[in-house]
Amino acid sequence: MSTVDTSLPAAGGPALPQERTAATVPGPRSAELARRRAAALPAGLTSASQMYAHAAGGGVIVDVDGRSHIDFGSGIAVTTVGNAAPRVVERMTEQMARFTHTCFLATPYEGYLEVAERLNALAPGDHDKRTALFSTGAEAVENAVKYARIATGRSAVVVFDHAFHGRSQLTMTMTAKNQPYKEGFGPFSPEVHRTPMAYPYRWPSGPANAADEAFARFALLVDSQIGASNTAAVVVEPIQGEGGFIVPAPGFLRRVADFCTERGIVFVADEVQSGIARTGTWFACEHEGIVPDLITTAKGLAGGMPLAAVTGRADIMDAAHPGGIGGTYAGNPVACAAALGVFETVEAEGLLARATAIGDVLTTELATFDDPAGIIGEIRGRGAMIAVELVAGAGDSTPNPAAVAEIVRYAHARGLFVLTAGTYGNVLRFLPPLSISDALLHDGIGVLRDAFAALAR
Ligand code: PLZ
Repeated sequence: MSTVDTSLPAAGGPALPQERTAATVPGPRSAELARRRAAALPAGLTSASQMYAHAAGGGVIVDVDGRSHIDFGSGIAVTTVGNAAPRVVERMTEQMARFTHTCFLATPYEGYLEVAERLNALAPGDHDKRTALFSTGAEAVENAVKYARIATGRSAVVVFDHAFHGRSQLTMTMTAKNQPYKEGFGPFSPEVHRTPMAYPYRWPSGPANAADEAFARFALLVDSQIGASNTAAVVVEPIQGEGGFIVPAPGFLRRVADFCTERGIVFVADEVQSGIARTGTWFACEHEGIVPDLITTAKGLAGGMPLAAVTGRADIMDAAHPGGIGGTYAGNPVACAAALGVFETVEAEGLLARATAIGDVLTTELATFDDPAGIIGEIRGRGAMIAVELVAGAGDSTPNPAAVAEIVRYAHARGLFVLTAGTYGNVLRFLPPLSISDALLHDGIGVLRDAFAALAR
């Protein structure tokens, strides 16, 4: 506890001054930590930002040099209700004072049940549901596949182009992008098959054909190549996150889900990034009227604590034998307390509507940006999950990762933290915490507007 600068705020959360201080990053203290890092951490572990965090909350991250940055990343879609959100902190504090861990496999506790009950009630569909808790998104996805395999007695798993499902051996295999996720880390897991995503903006024969043609390719893969009788699960992100906030062509997900139902294939919606209020609904699949067999959640579920879930049909979830599923930390009590604080915050603060409103502001304002060269290929997403795909110019959709890198550099240097995404690294993605003020949201968008203007000069 020796190195915390006592001149900086002692606590985070919404009480932090909600301001942006534009100053060069990294400041001296962050630069000093970067030097220590180089000697202590492996080279391949990277960070998107050069600042080191001191406190965060509302819509800002305050760095160790006392500079305040607008947060358009939420720790990659995690602090949806805000960083150090009061109800989350309060419930965690109460839980931590009583016990921090017993292991649910050893001595169970009520908080786990409450989180499961809430997710069962919130997830789409009026069928009987069960929830099992884990610690990370990858772990939830991996366990969803285990449930699907044991319930169907089949082994094949179907995933899509541009997918991200995690970094464990199985979920890395399910992830589409080679660099940086897979290169050199093979061999990969067997029985993972990939098919095109109905990605309207880049569909070869045009967006209007994306749903039909992508579905035909998918159906061909399952029925003619793998065999439905060998297919345990289809796993899909209702909005692809790391892939660049790709919203599948309307109707595509429904057709895939219906196809799965007809063939007894478990349809898994990976809502690790899109779930828990992010898109203006509890789950992004609600926008398409889909009722998945299983849903994976993590990230936004527990306000920054490592908690993940598989929620779904009781008959599938009950198929695993006693002791077949678990983990030492899975459903940790402090993380469960945090999740209950998240549910409470979303409801008390009307955050579903807030996510929709933030998305409306972002899409409306982005559409007014001056873009003489036509590098804005597409603005897309839902709720507070909005992205801009940058291309070479009007009439040339060649990915433009250089422009993305330039805008990120510009924004970071002026106190706006933004993240990138996309198979080609050419997508800017915006994931503000829903606790951000309108003033900061507009200020952040203003920085982006200036960044695009600077690029055009
Ligand atoms: N499924 C849809 O978005 C995690 C990855 C960050 P974990 N996305 C952020 C990185 O580069 O590792 C993610 C996701 C979807 C699964 C995961 C995996 O979640 O909690 O990171 O394991």
